[in-house]
Amino acid sequence: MSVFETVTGPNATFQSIILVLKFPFLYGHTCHMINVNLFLILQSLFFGYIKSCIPNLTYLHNTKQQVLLKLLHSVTPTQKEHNHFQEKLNMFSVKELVESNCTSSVPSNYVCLKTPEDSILYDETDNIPTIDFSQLTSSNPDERSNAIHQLGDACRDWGFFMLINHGVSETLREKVLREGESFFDLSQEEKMEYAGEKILDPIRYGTSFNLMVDKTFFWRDYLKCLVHPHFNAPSKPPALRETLEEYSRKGKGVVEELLKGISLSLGLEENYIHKRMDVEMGCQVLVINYYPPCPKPELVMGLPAHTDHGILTLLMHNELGGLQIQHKGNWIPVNPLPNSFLFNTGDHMEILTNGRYKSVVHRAVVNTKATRISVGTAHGPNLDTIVGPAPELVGDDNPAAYRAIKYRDYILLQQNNELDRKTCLDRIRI
Ligand SMILES: O=C(O)CCC(=O)C(=O)O
Repeated sequence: MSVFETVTGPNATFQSIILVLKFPFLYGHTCHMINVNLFLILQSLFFGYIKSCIPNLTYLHNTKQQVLLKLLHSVTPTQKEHNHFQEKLNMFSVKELVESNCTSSVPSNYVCLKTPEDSILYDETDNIPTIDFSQLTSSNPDERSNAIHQLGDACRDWGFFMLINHGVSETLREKVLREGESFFDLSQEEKMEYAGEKILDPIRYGTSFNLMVDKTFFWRDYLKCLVHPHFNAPSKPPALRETLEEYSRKGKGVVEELLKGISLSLGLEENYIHKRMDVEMGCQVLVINYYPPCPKPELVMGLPAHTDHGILTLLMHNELGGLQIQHKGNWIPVNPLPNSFLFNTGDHMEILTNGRYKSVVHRAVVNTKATRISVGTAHGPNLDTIVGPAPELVGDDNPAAYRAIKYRDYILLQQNNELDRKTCLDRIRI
């Protein structure tokens, strides 16, 4: 049966369920089919019974049937959409695409429209702030207070900084990158075991950003794992789980110290953000991005301009650059210091601080030479925490600029919509 063949009745419902099992990412569309079909069956039974009692209802029955059939037809895509979807199914991985395609071209559905401004880069890498973690955690009050001050400036002026002397060993960082990359070397069948459709699935392998909403595909495959409050990771390759668990735990420790410094830099009590966002049970999502080499990198995007939904994102990548951040309207390529971590403030930092610390727009570009791997860990509030601007940071001359929203709902809002260069914050701005 073709994916979009229009069938009705119990047979269609059964086939729809089979489809979901075969192609979990069709879930949304198929659920709709199942719902419509179940509804048709139920209403047929209902009207069948009533009709036998009151013959005059036949007309009403037929009319309703037509409307429902139209509804069903309205989810049947055009031929163009059908072809588009078939392509999605065939190209479920950009790694597979690169490895199976010996040509030097890029499929048209990966070509991103770029404005001239998109291509201009300003080399201000030297100015990206560097924070020394050993000073931030120093027992010397002057040293610590100086580092807190620098951290506050970095969050306010850049929303982005490099962290040195963080205490996470280079050996562990390299292991994460190496073993993370080896996940993508598993067979497509093994990886597809983790191809979840739902945004908050504990482990999710995929490609692009969100296949169900992307109009253009992005040149990346990814593996996302919810690593806190409950740790989840694939069981293959064998060493990956243990490595990611250690890395996530250490990363969380670093973030918790940074959040203390950030709270103090805002004039708040040291544990303010920790308590307010329930970081103890906070949602930590680790994403391994796999960007294979591309024959025409100027035509595609690894990840388009976006902001992160959490409070703070910790990022590192292999030896290949590709991260660019937006600063005062300019795109700046980032070349981190050796052994440093990159950090950026996310949307929930901007919401909580009522805009004092901005969530930074960034993107990832790809190259012709080799595969770029990056590992981002988003640290956010507890999924059920409702976050709005901190009352301490709101006043008559600085009214609340964002509506309070549950973190879970915010993630769904962001991830179920196309990354269209706008920050998701625009959706909750007052
Ligand atoms: O690959 C990178 O450097 C950036 C990744 C990123 O922005 C993300 O995972 O949200």
